[in-house]
Amino acid sequence: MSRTFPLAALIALASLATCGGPEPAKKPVKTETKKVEAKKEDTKADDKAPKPSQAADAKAFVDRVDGELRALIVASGKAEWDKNTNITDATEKAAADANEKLMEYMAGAIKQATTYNDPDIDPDTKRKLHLLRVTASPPPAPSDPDKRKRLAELGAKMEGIYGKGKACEGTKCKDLGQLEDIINNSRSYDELLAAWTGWHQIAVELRPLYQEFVGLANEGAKEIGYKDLGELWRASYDMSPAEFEQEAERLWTQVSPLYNQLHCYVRGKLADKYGKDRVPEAGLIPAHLLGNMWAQEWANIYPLVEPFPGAASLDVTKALVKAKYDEIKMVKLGESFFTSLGLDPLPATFWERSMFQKPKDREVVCHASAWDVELNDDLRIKMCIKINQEDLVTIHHELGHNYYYHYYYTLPVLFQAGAHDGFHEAIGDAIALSITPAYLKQLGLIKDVPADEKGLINLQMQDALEKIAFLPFGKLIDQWRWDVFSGKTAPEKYNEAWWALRAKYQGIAPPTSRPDPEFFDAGAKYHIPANVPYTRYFLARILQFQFHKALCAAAGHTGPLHECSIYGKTAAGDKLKAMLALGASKPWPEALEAITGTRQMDAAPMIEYFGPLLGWLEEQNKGRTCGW
Ligand code: X8Z
Ligand code: ZN
Repeated sequence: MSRTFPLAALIALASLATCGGPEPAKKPVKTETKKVEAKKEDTKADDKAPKPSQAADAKAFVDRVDGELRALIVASGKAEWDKNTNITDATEKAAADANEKLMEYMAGAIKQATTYNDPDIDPDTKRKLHLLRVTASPPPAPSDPDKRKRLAELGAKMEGIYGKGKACEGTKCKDLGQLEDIINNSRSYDELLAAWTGWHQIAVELRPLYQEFVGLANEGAKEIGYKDLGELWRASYDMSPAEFEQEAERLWTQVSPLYNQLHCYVRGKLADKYGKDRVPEAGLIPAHLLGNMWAQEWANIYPLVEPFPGAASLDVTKALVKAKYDEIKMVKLGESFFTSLGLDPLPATFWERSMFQKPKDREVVCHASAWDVELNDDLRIKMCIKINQEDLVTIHHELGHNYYYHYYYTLPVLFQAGAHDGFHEAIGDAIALSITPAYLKQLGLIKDVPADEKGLINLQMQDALEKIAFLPFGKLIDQWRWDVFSGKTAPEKYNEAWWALRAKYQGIAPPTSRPDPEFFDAGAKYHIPANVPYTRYFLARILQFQFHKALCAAAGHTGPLHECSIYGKTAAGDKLKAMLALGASKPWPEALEAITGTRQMDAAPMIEYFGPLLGWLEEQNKGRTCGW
């Protein structure tokens, strides 16, 4: 799979907090955009005279912004949809133009927002002002019009280069989907190496563009009071950027023992397959052997690491192919899960406007995404669906975004976002955790539910390769970007820093030497050229188990967490709907409390879910040297 975050979701203006973010600028900043000029405060008034309340002005300001922003977001969403589903010079230019206008408006609005700091301002208005100031998408633009134009151009161009990327030998070219077919399924070391190197080559031309992009976006971030773009990204979690950094670290400390056990076991199995000279004991795993172009999820190497060969396992891909599923039928299956919970059917326009297949006649961005282009329940997905288990899960993931849009589209635009961005990413995944063997049997996709301990461990291994393997990857992408944005990592060290983090967190290494400045391997991952923050996926991997546990409790489930499916349980659906409908209107701990009863992100439910596998892994790894 691949995928992205649609502009629509991206436009999901980040959530905010009353305490996060830098101090407001001391003086009102003159806005360039006439539309957002608020009534000037009487700054010449005697300091000792009581200041007139800003409450009414502030409210009028956010109300006006809401309408004006909506029009600009819709214009940009339309242009982005056109570009994403048909990459040409013209669509790239149109998208860049629309985003430039949106960025110009946002810059003015954010500066104006910082001038309202009266404690009398009502809570909703305060929250909107805060949300404006922590918006990550579009990136903050410098006020110099030439620089802003260039920033918008770079954004469109980088995503276009990634979308059109191909590895060619002579005149024979392979696109990402074809290269992924090799990486996901081949067991030939050299074939895997060729596909891996081929894809990573597409990023080489992105390096200078990315460097320029970083400079301009940082300039924009500084103008609105942040040290750099990374600090702005970290400001959108209802706590200070420094607190958020610690929070992500705390969660990583909670889950890293799970990852270390999985890594140890998988490394041993890969050494059996490819030899200890290629997969060294106590060393790093070569990144091209893990069944995924970015080594982020490893479910495709399940046959190499199956705990109990011959015992029950789940081959959903085979079942889907056998039952002659096509793209639409896969999406209908996803929708039917949501409607079984009592959520609404997708609108008719979803089926007319979505892109489910890779078109043969034009270039598109295949990375999956979910949209509400017109912000009026104009739901769509864009995906180059393959008939396999991975894409079935991705379809649920995307529909999770769509259902969030559906339940909050009547809110003011500034509240049309997840409680935080990790919530948005976790909804569909939480639902997909209910795709249990019992549920698949109910659908007639499999005949038997694995009933014994061996079958359970096999199943949990499949899940762990998807969920646990991802955790360090989810964490390190932004670790790299935060350092790039802050200047801690100089442009001459982009690749060195990238592989240092890949080694530190994931315990993996590039298959061949990848020196700077020749290579730019971070750029071969969609979210870097598309500038989509990534910590959201790390948070989502953990949150989805919290949601799952809470929804299972609402559904009356009493057995082990890994056996729960909420299919058909409207009590769970009611809880979910209530949280979705909040959008970003409240700080995220409130939304979390509404669904789970706790205000803290916590990996305990994930650890509980994988309890049986964890015990088994620890046994298996007893004779091995773990770590790297
Ligand atoms: O990008 C995505 C989604 C779209 S928001 C398909 N994901 C990340 C990725 O592909 O790298 C979902 C899992 C992580
Ligand atoms: Zn997503």
